[in-house]
Amino acid sequence: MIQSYGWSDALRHDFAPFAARDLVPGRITVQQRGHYGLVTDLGELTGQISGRLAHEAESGGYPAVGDWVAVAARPAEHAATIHAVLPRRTAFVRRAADTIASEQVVAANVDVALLVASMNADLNQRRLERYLATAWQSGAKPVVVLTKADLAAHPEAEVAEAESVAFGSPVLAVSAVTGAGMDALAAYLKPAETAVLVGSSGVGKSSLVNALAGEMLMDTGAIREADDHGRHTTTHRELIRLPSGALILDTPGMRELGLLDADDGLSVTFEDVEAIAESCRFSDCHHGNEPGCAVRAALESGELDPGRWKSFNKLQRELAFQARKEDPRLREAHNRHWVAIAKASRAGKKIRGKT
Ligand SMILES: Nc1nc2c(ncn2[C@@H]2O[C@H](COP(=O)(O)OP(=O)(O)OP(=O)(O)O)[C@@H](O)[C@H]2O)c(=O)[nH]1
Ligand SMILES: [Mg+2]
Ligand SMILES: [Zn+2]
Repeated sequence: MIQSYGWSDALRHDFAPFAARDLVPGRITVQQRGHYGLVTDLGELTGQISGRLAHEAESGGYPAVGDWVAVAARPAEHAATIHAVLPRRTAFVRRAADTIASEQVVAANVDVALLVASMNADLNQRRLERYLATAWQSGAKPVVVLTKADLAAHPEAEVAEAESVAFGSPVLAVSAVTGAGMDALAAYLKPAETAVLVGSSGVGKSSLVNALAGEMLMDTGAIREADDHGRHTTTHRELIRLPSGALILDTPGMRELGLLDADDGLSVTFEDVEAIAESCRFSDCHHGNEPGCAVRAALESGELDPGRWKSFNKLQRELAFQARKEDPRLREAHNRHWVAIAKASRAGKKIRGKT
């Protein structure tokens, strides 16, 4: 049973200390208000986390859908107590844009991140960039999926638009209604591998699951006619095993993803911007009034799109914020800087410098 959910020799190795405690391995398939759905070799069980794990989770976070866990099973009751979470291979993480503490693992141990956008609305390249950066940082391979190709007058144009920010990640045009492009999508979903669907509400994530499964496993909901927004039909995350043997995780629609130390993800998605910045005359160029600034030149010549430059900066500010959060010394330096600015402004002076 767990074999078909991706159980491997590497996991068996990680699990050894728990096997010695008479615990059994399971994978979380559903998460709903404190209850977890699990697959184990003893069948499907409903899990709750142990008191000790709940205590640890307050700082380290709760188990997420896709996690492999060690459980004490009570198969007669179809129940289990979750005692530990095995190390994650990959984690697709979301951070609320304006809060400090809340980091949420959307999906654990995913191989492929399907970044879903709909062709019935204008493609938001900035949002796609953010999704791509988050996907690169998660360790999963991103695939951009443009849905509702049946509604687009020029699907090729939309694919080209997405490709221009996707940096070599595949971009697929699909329709759950006509079936167009569904074979190409299915080719990215391998048996015992896990894919996660992420994207705004109403873009057709659950419809893709149903089309791939060949049956109505997930509820789908009509979008609002007034503004094309979805109605948040899917309300929980669920890992589903497709007839092909591939695993796919459906999620509720979300507007934005935050970033978590995405340095790696960032440079992959913004290779072109970084390449331009590297050719500035001064290596510590702030791209302001410095002579020989390649960024300013590229913006003036149109080589660099101003929107793209803006979102690069926004991401960098978020990363700096994250870094300060994690490194007390950086945080102190930052605070000292602001204290100095506050003092200087009270004294009617100006102070130069960057945080
Ligand atoms: N024309 C067309 N409509 C589609 C297609 N895929 C989905 N839809 C419609 O789009 C609407 C939203 O689809 P869902 O699958 O519920 O969207 P979702 O992304 O799961 O939305 P949330 O669960 O709210 O996050 C439904 O009315 C679907 O019938 C498609 O390929 N073509
Ligand atoms: Mg849905
Ligand atoms: Zn510069």
